[in-house]
Amino acid sequence: MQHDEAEITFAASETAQPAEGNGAEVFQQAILAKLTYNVGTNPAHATDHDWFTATALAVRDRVMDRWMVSKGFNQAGHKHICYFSLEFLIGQLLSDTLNNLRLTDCVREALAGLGVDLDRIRAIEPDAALGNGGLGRLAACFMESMASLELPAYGYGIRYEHGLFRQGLRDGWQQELPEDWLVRGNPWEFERSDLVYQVPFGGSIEKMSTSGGPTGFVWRPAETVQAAAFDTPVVGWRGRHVNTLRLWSARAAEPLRLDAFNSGDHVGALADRTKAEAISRVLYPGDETEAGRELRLRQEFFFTSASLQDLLARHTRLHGDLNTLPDHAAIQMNDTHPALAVAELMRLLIDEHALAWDEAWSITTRTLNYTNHTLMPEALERWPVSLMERLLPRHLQIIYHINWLHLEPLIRRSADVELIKAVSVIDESQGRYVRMGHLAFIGAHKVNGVSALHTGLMRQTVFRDLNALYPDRIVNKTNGITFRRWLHQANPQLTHLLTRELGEAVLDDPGALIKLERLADDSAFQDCFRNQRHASKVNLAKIVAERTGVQIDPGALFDVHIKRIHEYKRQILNILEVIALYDAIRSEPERNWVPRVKIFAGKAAASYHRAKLIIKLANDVARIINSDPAASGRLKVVFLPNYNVSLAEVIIPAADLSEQISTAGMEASGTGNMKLALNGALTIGTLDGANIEIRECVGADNIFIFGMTAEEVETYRKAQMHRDRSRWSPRFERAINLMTSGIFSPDDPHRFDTLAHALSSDDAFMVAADFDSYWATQRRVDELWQQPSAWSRASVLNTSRVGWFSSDRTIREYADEIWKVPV
Ligand code: TH1
Repeated sequence: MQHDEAEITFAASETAQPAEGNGAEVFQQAILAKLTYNVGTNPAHATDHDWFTATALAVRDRVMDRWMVSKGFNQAGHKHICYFSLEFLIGQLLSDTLNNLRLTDCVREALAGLGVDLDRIRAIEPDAALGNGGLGRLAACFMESMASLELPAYGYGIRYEHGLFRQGLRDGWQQELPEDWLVRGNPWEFERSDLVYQVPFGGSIEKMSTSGGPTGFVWRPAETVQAAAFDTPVVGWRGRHVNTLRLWSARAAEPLRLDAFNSGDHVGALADRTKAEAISRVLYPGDETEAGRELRLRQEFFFTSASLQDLLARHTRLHGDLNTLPDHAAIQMNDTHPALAVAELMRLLIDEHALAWDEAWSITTRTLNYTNHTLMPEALERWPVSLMERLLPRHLQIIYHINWLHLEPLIRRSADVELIKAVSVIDESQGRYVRMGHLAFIGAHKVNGVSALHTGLMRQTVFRDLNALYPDRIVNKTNGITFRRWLHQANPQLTHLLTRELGEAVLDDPGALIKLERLADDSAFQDCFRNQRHASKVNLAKIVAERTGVQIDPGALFDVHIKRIHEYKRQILNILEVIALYDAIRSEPERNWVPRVKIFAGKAAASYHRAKLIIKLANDVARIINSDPAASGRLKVVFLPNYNVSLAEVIIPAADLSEQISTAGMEASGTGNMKLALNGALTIGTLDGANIEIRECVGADNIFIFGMTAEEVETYRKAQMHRDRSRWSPRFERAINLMTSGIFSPDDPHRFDTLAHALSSDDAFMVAADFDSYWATQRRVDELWQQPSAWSRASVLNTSRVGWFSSDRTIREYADEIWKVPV
């Protein structure tokens, strides 16, 4: 949405301006002023961290006027988006902000004049790791795209004091270390001390009026927690628009019990505060399976309630009538974590704002939308009715009524009991649970999946019956990534080459990448392309050496598997192929093997023992192979610890091969696959998630597809073939035997028996079934690598043909079809 200055109510000129101009000298003065007056030091004593803070503050000043203007615009009656997400995996902000403001060179020069290196100080910034993986990173990409498209938007989430744990490796085992990104202060955020909401919990409900129905009750909560707002500006491309990410921090509502404190009960006086504040203490390190229990539910309600209260307060202030809410706001629920919004918005409208049920339901269902990110049964959120009753009694009552109104027409027409059970919000098959996916579905205007395959599977499986009742509700919105971070900023070498060949316009329009196609066969261009990639590989090799002590050759094929460690993502398939390859190299040392470096990175949920054992396996295999002269110059294996956004930014530009090898039907979309293809890596992958759409874009000749399709996986499973060991190929059998032989774990030969046992008794992720096809496809990769020009051609075509995966495209689709806002 383009907006001109004239319609802006809060004009920039009314606000204080920072020093005029953006020249390096002006910046130098600004940074020095911040160093003195905000950080409280001087150049002679400043540490790198002091310089980082001073620079960030000086850069932040350049955002403020635009932020104020954008806020005025956002509140001038335009419909705005509220993106509700328990996770925002942001990473560092300095480079992003500088890049979007086009100030990188200017600030580099300013700092150089002060004897400070920009690259050194930007490395100091801690990652804002307020997310586990793809879901949280998607939220961060969407925030950036919405700002870049000048779409009025707020992100709402939790200001965790501790983000995702830092991963250490001790003797190859994952260690979870606390993460404390806030200890040295956060220069980007603003605490809004006047913006505090009360979030109630527990207690009981009382009937107030004699009229029947769900209204006329009051909730008498036992406890209240305060939600305090912290705002971070989200700067769009070229700084044209700045949105707000509003994160809530939990505080005790009760004042400190001074009487108890003074009478010596120091711990007791603080106990309630500690409990309340625990809500925003840590991010749950649960990627899909590992949900915490009561605290997790408290987190979900806490941020959902505070965000809705904030939204209603804003709407009431600006527009008065709550019936017009859907005309001015669209809420996107990122997975079911904010699904309590369905019940909480109803509660606020009927209990606090005295609306009638039907009126409130119409507002609710026209405002809310829901994105589903997984169909894995263990990841579908359900809360025990008993817990909900204790923590949120009024919400449970509202949910029951929603469910009644939803089921009643079916009961009236004597629908099949099985159908009623299947679509009920309450799951009564074993104990009683609230199905959050069902609640979100029923309360939403639109429900979307995140890739074509995933959306199709939503319609056929988990939401089949709900889809039949509400046939137009499910839509597809294939994920995307922001090119500003994942190309321009992470890969300046490639970006430089692209702007040289295609002009600056390619920075504004990802569609312009397609013009690169004509250079795919141009050998001079291929040389430039390879040189640029080589520089990124040298850079990664240096980091690998620093962090793992392993020397890798930048001339080798860099084969990269980076993502959360999970059985369905099948890191073990890759490791078993490594073992088989090592075995083959040892038996035929004289063969002309393609030199490869296998690079793994990723975290396992702390309580996911099998995933942690897979990390240990990768490290054990790496240790043996890397020290074997027979493998030298042919095969190296590295596990880079503490995978995060910043590390991804270094690995991705250096990757030749992108491993996207999940069991078909299990990875809803993937987004790392897009980042790697954009940066010129070829994909080896299954027909899963967005891999399918990547193949459509890059062409089947420029991607390595292997393995069973989602449909074949289903058939295979139904026939129980995944339990049949006699189907194992000799090569697979041999790899398993080597894994359990103790050659990789001489200190504990049986260490990996449980992994082998799992694969032989119930190979739920179809590792054995896909192994041979994977092996054969890896050998096709070897062949192509031996033809450098053909490889480079495919690589260039990948970069040029994946413009469609820009999150700008995804956001335009949401705006068009779900939010109904102009872009
Ligand atoms: C991921 C999906 O696994 C991935 O395929 C997808 O690209 C990404 O979301 C973005 O759409 C998910 N992450 C989580 C995290 C939690 C629960 C469910 C999912 S699905 C905590």
